[in-house]
Amino acid sequence: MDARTSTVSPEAAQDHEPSPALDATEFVRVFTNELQYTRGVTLPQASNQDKYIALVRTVLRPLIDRWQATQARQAEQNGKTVAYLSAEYLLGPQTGNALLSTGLEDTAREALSTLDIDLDELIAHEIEPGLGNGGLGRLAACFIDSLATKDISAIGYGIRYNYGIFRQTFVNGHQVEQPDTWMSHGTPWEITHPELAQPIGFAGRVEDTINSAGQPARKWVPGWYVQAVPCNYLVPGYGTDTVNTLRLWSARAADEFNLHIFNSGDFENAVRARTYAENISNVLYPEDSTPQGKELRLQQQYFFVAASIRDLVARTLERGVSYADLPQHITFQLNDTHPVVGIPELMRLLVDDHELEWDDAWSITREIFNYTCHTLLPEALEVWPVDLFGRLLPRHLEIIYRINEEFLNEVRLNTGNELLVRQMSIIQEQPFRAVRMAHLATVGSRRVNGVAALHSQLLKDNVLKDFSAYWPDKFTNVTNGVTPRRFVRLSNPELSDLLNDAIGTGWVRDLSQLSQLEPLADDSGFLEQFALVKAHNKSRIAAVLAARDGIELPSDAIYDVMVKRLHEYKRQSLKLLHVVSLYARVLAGTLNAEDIEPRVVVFGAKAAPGYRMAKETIALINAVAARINNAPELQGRLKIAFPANYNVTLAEKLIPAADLSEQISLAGKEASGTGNMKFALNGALTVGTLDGANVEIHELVGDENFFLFGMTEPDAESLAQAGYVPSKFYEKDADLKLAIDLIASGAFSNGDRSAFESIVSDWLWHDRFMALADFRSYLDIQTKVEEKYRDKAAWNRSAVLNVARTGFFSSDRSIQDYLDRIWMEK
Ligand code: GPW
Repeated sequence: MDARTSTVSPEAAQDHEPSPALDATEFVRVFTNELQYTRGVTLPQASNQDKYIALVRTVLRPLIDRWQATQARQAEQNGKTVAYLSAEYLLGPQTGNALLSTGLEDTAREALSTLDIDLDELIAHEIEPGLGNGGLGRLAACFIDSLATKDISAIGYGIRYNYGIFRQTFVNGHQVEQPDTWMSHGTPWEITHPELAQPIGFAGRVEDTINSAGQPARKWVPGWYVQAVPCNYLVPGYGTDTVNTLRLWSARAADEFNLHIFNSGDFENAVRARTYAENISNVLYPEDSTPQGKELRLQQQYFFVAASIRDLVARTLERGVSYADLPQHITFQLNDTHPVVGIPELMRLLVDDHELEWDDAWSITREIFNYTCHTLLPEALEVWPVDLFGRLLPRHLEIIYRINEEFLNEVRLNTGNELLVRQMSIIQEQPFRAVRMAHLATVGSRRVNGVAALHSQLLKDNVLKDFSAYWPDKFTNVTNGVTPRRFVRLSNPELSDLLNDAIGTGWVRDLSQLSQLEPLADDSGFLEQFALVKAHNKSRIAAVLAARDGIELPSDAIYDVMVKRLHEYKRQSLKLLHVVSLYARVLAGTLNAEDIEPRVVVFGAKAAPGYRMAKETIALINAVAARINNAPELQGRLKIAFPANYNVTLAEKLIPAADLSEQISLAGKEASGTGNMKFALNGALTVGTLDGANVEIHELVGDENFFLFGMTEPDAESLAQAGYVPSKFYEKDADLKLAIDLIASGAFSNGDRSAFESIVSDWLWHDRFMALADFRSYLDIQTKVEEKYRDKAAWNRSAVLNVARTGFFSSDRSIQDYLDRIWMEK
């Protein structure tokens, strides 16, 4: 397959910002037209919601033109389409990105101002679609942006949840979850086609039958159906004409499903049945990296994957492509194991519905799927109990059994090792019989990749080591990336202007051009401008947090930021121990408050609603903040801000303001991280362990421009082997003892010693992620941070070098690696 025939030619590629598709006069005309004829209001009658919708509909027009042209072009080229299958897309707000892609921002601002409307106010009106939990969902959103920008024929498939990730609130410092009503007023970004719904079956039974060639065959007779309604979102590329599609499926009750119940007069049960079916796409499960094994979750997975595969396979066959050639025209990229039920589903489609021979279907299937693994934590690997699986998808379980039997026979034949056969089985026997989705994914895929160099290596050495020994060539690495459009150009306009002046605008589509900044790291004039941008961004976030959360912050301090989902392995508690230890030492008189470099520590983190330790950590952070922020002893030198409901909208304001990026997971636990990349690209220095993509950031920016601390992965492994006793670290480190004792004393809980007892106990007796073992190293590196920050020129130089040397982390580069190593690899 030739990459040139499979992708749209980048004829529209440009080195300057996109030129607007409308002028201001035309913009005003279309906008007022939309107000009048789709909202039914005059300008004086229009609410902000009316104006927001009219704005979106105006911007959508040129995008829809491009979208239609893209579809025609891609169909005509008849190349390979990349289908990204992901249960999550954490898109963030859409308006700014659409204005950027159409080049309409200035036009819209000018046009609306003639109507006395403030563009920024309308942009702020948008509630972001939070259809993902964290890194995995945000990566999917970055990838579809890059696929479009790189003119690749691609489609994102997922679930159109009615309720995305919950809205976090704090009540007395404790997390309380509220439903996310992102589309309670509808959303103008979505183009829904109920008439194109397709039925998805569940449960029922499997029958013996005779196929059209007179051969014995198996046939699935589902017990019930739900309709999958496609909801399309436009995915505009930047600096190109390509607009791809994100197709999210919404569940609607199938009419035939409950018609007989209606007809029998049982109205109540008919309505209940309808509610049950529509429940499938109702809510995103808020567990991040800790699957819950709930039946509804498996329903969601099968629902969207079955609809997506049928959609793309049918459209490809309609173009005259033969079954055998499907792998030349389709590649399904599995975003972790959540869509892996697609493997038996494609087998069922080919063998049962299209009557292909098993072996032919299997070789097609194994050519079409590729699997990305995003974790190393054993508890994050999905397994489905076979009884649950067989009840919901009886035919798929049969297919999985046959795949497994043939695979294990082959392993037996090749190795004669019965232990290996059991270790590699797709079915686990203990502690309960279950389908191991990572094994199914690995057996059924052509390529398997990890998401950072270290992660891919550890996958091969640990999690999937038997498979990598068996199929060494199947495994590869694609280091994650982030889109420079959203996370630099849109979120940091001041830095973008500075970059445009210094090196031109080409970096937005080719982030490797940031290397041209390198010499400017020694240009004092440039460093000063760079520092002004950072100062501006600090004032901006201070204003946002004051308005949004009532948090008052100084803008001339180190902005030390740790934003990510709350997980023990990410070690928010280590950051907290650092802050508490500073305070404890001031109280104890071993540290002068005046010697503390003024610092604002910002946390942002949601905890899974059922994750007790994570929720207690949130309560402790809030309790420490309440005390420290008003402690006269600290003379205002230390502030903690913990704004509730950290999301993409807030990230876009916060990351550009950071001086220090906290990436402090225990080495060997964070697969990659992507926040780490966003911070470095915005000129924050990283304080980090050698974990995930930190390893590559450290290598690229250089040791002098990175605050490295803590154990390496092999160090942590040996400590675990030797028997880790956290209380020993507590006993031998006076500062650590002081900090933990202060928390245990009830200092942050009005004298109540029991309030944080489970956290304190966990530190002393368990500490699975070895925060105590890394405490001293972390404290020492934070002293180095303060020293360096006092030398403004040295700090700014390092910050500029971080920007200059991290162009590698564009998701455009990740997508190129997927093309070279996976999708177009021969
Ligand atoms: F457990 N990640 C995530 F691997 O955000 F499935 N949610 C998840 O459920 C999983 C992984 C899963 C994250 C990783 O923790 C992070 O290190 C990585 O940068 C990100 O996925 C994107 O690859």
